[in-house]
Amino acid sequence: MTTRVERAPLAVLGGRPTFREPRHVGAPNVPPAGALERRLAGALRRRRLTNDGPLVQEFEAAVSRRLGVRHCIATCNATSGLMVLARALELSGEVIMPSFTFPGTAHAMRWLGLQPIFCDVDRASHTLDAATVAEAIGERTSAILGVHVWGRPCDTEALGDIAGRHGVELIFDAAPAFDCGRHGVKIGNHGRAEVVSFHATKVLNTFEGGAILTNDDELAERIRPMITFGFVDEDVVVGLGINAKMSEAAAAMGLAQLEQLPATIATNRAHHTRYRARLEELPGVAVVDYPNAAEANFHYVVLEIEPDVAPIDRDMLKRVLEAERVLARRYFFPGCHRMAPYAAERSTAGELPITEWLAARVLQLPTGTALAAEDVEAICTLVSRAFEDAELLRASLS
Ligand code: T4K
Repeated sequence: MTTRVERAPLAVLGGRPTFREPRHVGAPNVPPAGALERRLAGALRRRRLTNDGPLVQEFEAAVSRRLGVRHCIATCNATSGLMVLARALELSGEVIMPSFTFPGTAHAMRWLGLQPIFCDVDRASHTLDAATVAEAIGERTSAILGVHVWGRPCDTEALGDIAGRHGVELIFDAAPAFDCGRHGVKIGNHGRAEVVSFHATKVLNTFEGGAILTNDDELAERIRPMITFGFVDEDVVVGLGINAKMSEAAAAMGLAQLEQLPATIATNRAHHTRYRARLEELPGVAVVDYPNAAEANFHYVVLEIEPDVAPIDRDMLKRVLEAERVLARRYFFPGCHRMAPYAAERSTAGELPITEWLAARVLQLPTGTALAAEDVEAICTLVSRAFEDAELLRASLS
């Protein structure tokens, strides 16, 4: 006779949560003790806190070197960077972009009075589908704005061809793609310019921050004064500018984190490998891969959950995990085209079937240096448990 060992129920069914403290998607990576403090002490001693201070200059130079890009203009965040870039390029009318992105991409353009036109994404890469972009280009199009979703680069060559043929600008929202690359060329070197984010939730953070990256000397020269009210000298303003500067404290954080970036990426990669090994065995689950490991930052663990195959759907799994204090996210649900103000506008270039498909299926799981390997194992065990208890969950929660 076999004895059945009773397992504690999942938290969503009344059991005790697995984690005492929440496990977040986007928990910040932090520098080793002292690395930030030492630099901050220098800034305080110098009493130089912002406005193109020495730490910002050092950070910009270090980023330029690392990415092999001629110009890095550090900003207070990526959204402002995108706005300044659009202004510097004198964009007008419509800007083609994916709907499957963070609303910041679209808002940055709309805030300037430009009209986002949302195109569909490619099923495999989750980035702009060049064929739908080609169809959406019209007389009012001034730019294509690709987004390197999950740090996986867009098809920069195909988009470059289309932009060239139609005489429109090609720029990239590279917010999640710091230190990633495509075919041996690092992010920062594609299109006319690219904008990365150094937000707290990114692979490298400056608390809040971003940077405009370009190899175009003339464009960089135009952008520099634009992030600081148009000033080129004490009382010389050469044009319309805004305040989009990075502070010394932010640059100190960035410098402190650059030192450990390879270790951070190695941790991300180990977590990703562990998640894949455990979760891809489950029916209806695919873990988004980074085909060229040497050019990825592995900063996102993204599941695609096929509702017709998996025993529970994405939203039920999210609920199960939340009860265990694993705060999975469903970026970029429901897609910008279904958010205000765009839902009420004619902002899509036709149907967006892949965007809708992805928005109903993707789920991001925690990763990064805040997470231990045992945490990853425990999260995988929870997902497996949820699949095993699917019938009970459906009966209790539907
Ligand atoms: N383009 C793209 C493609 C982007 O992904 C983003 C930003 C942008 C443009 C704009 O870049 P920035 O202008 O921000 O530089 C978060 C981030 O706030 C946002 O920067 C990021 N994308 C996006 C993907 O994620 P929310 O609205 O989900 O933030 P929130 O507050 O819900 O935080 C996410 C999770 O991270 C939470 O579960 C808690 C955790 N967290 C967050 C912060 C700030 C922490 O554990 N500690 C923290 O300090 O957008």
